Amino acid sequence: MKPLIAFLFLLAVVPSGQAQQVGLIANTDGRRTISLDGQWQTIIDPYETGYYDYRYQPSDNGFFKNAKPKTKSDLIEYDFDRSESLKVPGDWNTQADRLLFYEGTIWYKKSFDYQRKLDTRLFVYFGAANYLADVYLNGQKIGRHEGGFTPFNFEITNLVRDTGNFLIVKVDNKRRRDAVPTLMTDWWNYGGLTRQVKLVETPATFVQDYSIQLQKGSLERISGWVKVNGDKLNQRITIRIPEAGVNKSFTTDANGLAAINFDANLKLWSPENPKLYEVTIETETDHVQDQIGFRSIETRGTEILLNGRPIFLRGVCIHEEAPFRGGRAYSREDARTLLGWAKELGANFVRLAHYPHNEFMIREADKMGIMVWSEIPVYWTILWENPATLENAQNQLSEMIARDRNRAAVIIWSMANETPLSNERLSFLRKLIEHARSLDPSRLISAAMERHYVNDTTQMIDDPLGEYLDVLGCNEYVGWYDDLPEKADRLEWKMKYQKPLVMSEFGGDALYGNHGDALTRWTEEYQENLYQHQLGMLKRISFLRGTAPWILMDFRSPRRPLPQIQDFHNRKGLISDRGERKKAFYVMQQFYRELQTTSQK
Ligand code: GCB
Repeated sequence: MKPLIAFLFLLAVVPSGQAQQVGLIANTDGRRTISLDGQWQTIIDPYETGYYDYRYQPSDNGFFKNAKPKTKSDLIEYDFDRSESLKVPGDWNTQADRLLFYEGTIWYKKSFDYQRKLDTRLFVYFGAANYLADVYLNGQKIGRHEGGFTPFNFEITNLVRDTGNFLIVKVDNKRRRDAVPTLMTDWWNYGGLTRQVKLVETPATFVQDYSIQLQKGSLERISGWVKVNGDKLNQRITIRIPEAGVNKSFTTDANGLAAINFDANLKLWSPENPKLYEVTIETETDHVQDQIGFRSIETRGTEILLNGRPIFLRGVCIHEEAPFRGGRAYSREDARTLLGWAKELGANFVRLAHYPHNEFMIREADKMGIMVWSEIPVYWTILWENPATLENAQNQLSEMIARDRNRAAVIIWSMANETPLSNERLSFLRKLIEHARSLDPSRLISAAMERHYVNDTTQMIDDPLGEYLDVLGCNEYVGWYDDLPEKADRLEWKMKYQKPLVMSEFGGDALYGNHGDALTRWTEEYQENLYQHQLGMLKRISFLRGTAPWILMDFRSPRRPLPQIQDFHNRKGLISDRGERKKAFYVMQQFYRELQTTSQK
């Protein structure tokens, strides 16, 4: 019962705002929804004039009122209807030249009509807004959400009218020292309503969330919970998995929560057979359907076991960057392209860096049989000692897990990337780990750490964080930031822990089509040579259980100005942002082919 108690506690402490009280609605695709995607009217507001008055106090009369002059003498200095529009979903940076480097506030407005229905509740659901969103309906504030990569919803049942609703969102992507991520990253700070926005209808009492997965360590026991929300909390609920002959009933308690436990004879999900079952959750008042895969994931010594069998994670890192057109990826098609390339590389695993990606990525990975490492943007130099920073990171972790806890593809939750050692950092990350385990006791916990030299030829992984992780992640740039590629030949790796290691990053930049000899930086030949030496080294690490080179595709970064080469792109992609495979792609592909044949023997 421990996780259930922790879960209830979390429901009580999540940050303020109407939405969070209701909690995130799981599986919105399984519900009746009305899309609000398309063109939204927008106002660029670098000084936040629409929010603060001239004494820098929040104004009661901001742009969220959508005011119109009533007489010809009225003074109103904004007008959504005469402003430019932006497409949602979509970052603003790649929709207009003048917005490419913009960091600040943009106001978004969408009008809609809605036919209210008896016994039906209505929510507005945002896939993500980067970074801080203040949401207003018909001039009234309905909530605020912080964090650029996780979904949130607000209930609007009592605010919505039949005609002329106006939904206004102030989206602010200003970087902040105390935020998550903090000021410094190596990716573009794409702002805006970057993922889908929709209205979600539910019955008065509805299935808000559920966890239906194999119990840790078991190949046939399903255990989890179902949570209903509304005024009829005490209900009989039934879980049906027709294909597996499952039909089990449970009763929710006074808090609307039911623990579920039952045995089932299942075909297990794996990369070779990504089996998903139709699962129905039925209550006296609601009915929701999902496609769920079942698999176990564990470690034993330095092994990673999928369904009880040792596996090697043939991975690649991916940023949520759109292939071909650039900017944030947001569509099912983007996900299919990126994951399709990963498959072509020979991958059975992807590290989705450095923040939770859109839900299509996870859903498609589920269908394509690609295991996923998912992470929150606790990156580099977070303010470890600030309680609000921790609360924010915990909230992003909760939302990531809430959205994806039923996806078999996700095998690893990762807490952090390349964070510098200190006691404060360790205590912060240990709290995140405890939090993740309380929300999801079944998945593996990792973090991408750094390593250090004990002498010229020995690399050591002994970060104290390792003690609390299931899988150790390690980023290394031997041959790029660290000397020349040949250096890898001389290196030996040691690790303090008897745990599996995933090399969660390695690589170097190459501009596609730029050729030269193997010692000339930025050429495909340099990158190819780097990969050859890397692989030679990696093959010698006895406790290595996965590789995720950095990175599948070139991506935009403000830290990369070199003209004619980078032009504000990190060029470590195995594939260019136009979809062209670089030479190193084939080196990695060859390695994964060999691994596949040896593992099949
Ligand atoms: C890293 C970071 C990643 C960077 C990469 C690079 O260690 O984790 O976010 O983009 O190196 O290219 O330098």
